[in-house]
Amino acid sequence: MSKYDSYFLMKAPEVPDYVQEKLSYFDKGAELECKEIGDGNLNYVFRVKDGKSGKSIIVKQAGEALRISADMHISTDRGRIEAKILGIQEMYAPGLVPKVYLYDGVMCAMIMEDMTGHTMMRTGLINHEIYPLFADHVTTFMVNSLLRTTDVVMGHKEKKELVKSFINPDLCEISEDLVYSEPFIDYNHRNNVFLPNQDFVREELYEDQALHLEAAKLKFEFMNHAQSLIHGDLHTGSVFINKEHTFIFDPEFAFFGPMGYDIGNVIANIFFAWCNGDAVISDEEKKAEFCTWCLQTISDVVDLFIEKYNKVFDEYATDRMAKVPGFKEWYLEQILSDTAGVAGLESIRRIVGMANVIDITTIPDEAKRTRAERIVITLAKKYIMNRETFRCGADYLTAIKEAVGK
Ligand code: SR1
Ligand code: MG
Repeated sequence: MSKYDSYFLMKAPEVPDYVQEKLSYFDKGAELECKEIGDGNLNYVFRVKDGKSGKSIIVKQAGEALRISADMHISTDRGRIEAKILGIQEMYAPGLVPKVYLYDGVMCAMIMEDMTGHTMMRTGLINHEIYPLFADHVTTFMVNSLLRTTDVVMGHKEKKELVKSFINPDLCEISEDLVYSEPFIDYNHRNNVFLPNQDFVREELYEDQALHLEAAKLKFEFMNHAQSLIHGDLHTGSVFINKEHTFIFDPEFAFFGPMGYDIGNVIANIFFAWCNGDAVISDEEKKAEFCTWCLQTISDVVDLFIEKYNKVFDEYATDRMAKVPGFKEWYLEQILSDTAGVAGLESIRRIVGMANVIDITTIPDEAKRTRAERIVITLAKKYIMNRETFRCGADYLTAIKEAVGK
């Protein structure tokens, strides 16, 4: 009998004993300390460190109620999904995800590699750090983990088995509501609209029927297009990074969905960093350097994705009909349209929805924040309404320039 034979939510002082019971990672005489370090919306994240050897490990436990809202309850099965997908992603994109040492289905806890020497990317970006290799790393991660889990590459029966084991209804429902529905509904109690933008949001989002129709089409694409095993929440809070290396983690929203969902999330979230830099950095040279890097990164993410997509497709495609001339290009076009559509939806929901981002909410000057939000919404609408025209990095840069108006 063990204390851990039935589920309970751990407190930091209990976690070292849990780790010692579950795993031979630390020495018997280790002097373990533990801190809760999570700042996400859903789970509890503990760092356990041995004061003697300096070794450390992460324990992530799923609670039954969400941290962001005590009345939202979702299945703790998300931990199983996360542990399983990290193993698959490690196979296709080695070195770009943290190692999982153990998943405990009873305690709904995962023990994993501590990404020491890395910073959460959103935190780094708020401090206006530049990460020159990010676009290269994230596109390697996306192309390999996404394209290689499609029917183009993977055996169809193997893929269907995986589709089954990644059915993730509770977390998909969060995205269906928070990303694809609520930002367009006036008087939705969970929306967070910045007061000076109330009228702008009503006119531009709540009253725009043509926009609602496109959002509805994209919603049904998200729910019904089991294209590939997507991360499902690839914003800059799901990245730990330094100048040389990138870890992508926190894939608990994973399921088989349209791969443009991940790419669009990356693009939208890098633009939030641009908005913060544009509004907050006072030194003009530093501002130009940071903002130029953000724009270059958005453009590179699209162009490197396309370049690597073509290579991985040529090397790994197995389906006979996928090799028919013209199919590769046709398949890519749909991915790129989805990417632009999702970049727009993620942009909008982080401005007006339940889960805002600190890149925007910490802009202290009211007029600058108001302007930043309007730029994001204007740009997002272009992405959604004209998504078939976003075909390369330069298309994004043109649209951004228009939305910024300079
Ligand atoms: C209720 S959870 C809010 C958001 O946090 C997660 O990271 C996802 O982005 C989700 O939409
Ligand atoms: Mg998360």
